[in-house]
Amino acid sequence: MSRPYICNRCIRSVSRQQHRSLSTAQYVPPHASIPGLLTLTPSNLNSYKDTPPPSLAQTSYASQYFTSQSPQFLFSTAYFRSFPPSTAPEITFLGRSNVGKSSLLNALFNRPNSKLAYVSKRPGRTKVMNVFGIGGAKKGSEARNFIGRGGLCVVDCPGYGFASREEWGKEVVKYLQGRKQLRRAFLLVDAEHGVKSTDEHILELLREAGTPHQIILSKVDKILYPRAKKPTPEKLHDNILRLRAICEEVRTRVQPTGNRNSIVLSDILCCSSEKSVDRGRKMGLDELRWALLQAAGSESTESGKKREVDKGLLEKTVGEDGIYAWGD
Ligand SMILES: Nc1nc2c(ncn2[C@@H]2O[C@H](COP(=O)(O)OP(=O)(O)OP(=O)(O)O)[C@@H](O)[C@H]2O)c(=O)[nH]1
Ligand SMILES: [Mg+2]
Repeated sequence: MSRPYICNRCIRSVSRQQHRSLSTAQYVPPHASIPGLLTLTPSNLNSYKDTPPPSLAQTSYASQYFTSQSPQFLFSTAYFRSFPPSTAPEITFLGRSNVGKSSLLNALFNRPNSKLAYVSKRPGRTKVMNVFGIGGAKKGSEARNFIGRGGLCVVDCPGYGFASREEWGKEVVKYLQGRKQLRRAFLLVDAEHGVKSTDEHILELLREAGTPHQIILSKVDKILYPRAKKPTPEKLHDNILRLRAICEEVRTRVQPTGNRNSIVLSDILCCSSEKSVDRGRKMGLDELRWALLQAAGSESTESGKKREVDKGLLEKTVGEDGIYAWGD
């Protein structure tokens, strides 16, 4: 019986016979076509189709933005009509109940212990829309709950599906259809369970409303690090390939169906709110932070410097009185 041979380029065992039968020039190790796959980087963790992966300078800028400023809880409301006028761009997290929306929001703001948003093992924990702001804060107590220019708001929504309620959904739908400040809805899909029919329904709704949206695969640690023990490089490689296959499968399910209004960004972000990679950084979080800044128009330049505010764009989006339109 031929003994296995560990190729030190691809760190995978191949049979000695198979290895000998190929000359060095011909031999393409199974992993060589995917350089650097054994370390998690923005480009091999996430699946970018429409935009280039952010550079290190850009993710560092995004990380700094979300971790060096204090997030503020602004308000909770069950009703779309209670959303106040605001000049700040908004981003929302949507998805089935228990998919990890509130956990992701805590991880986004780097608040794993002093939790901003309530998290629970039981589905249906978030019952109202909870709004948090960061950046653009003015000094002084009067302006405490005010998010000014350069800041953004994140809206954590109740989930749909199991243990959810119809009335919660109605108000979220009104928000998705009517809120002028909403720049992008991030739809979370559990990496283990994939796209469900309820997700397809929401995608259809977002397309019809012309609401920009993007998919986040949540809980990717369950695919990449399924056991408590760190996987071997070989296993991690296979798990990354599995994650890529999941991304492709998900992408085919979220493609627009020829609707001219559809605004789907087909880059898929892969995140974990639980599992950290190097130096305590949660998987995919800096890329998510970057995507939020891009959606809000507050991203840095390519070299990681703060971008000058585009006054023309502001005039177009903010309106004459400097305040966005109220709700609908
Ligand atoms: N393994 C793993 N578990 C996670 C992750 N994110 C969240 N969870 C767990 O999933 C469960 C649900 O998390 P939540 O953040 O409350 O989910 P949600 O989407 O806000 O749920 P609702 O508010 O009920 O709609 C909790 O037990 C979390 O600890 C993750 O990235 N990886
Ligand atoms: Mg929640």
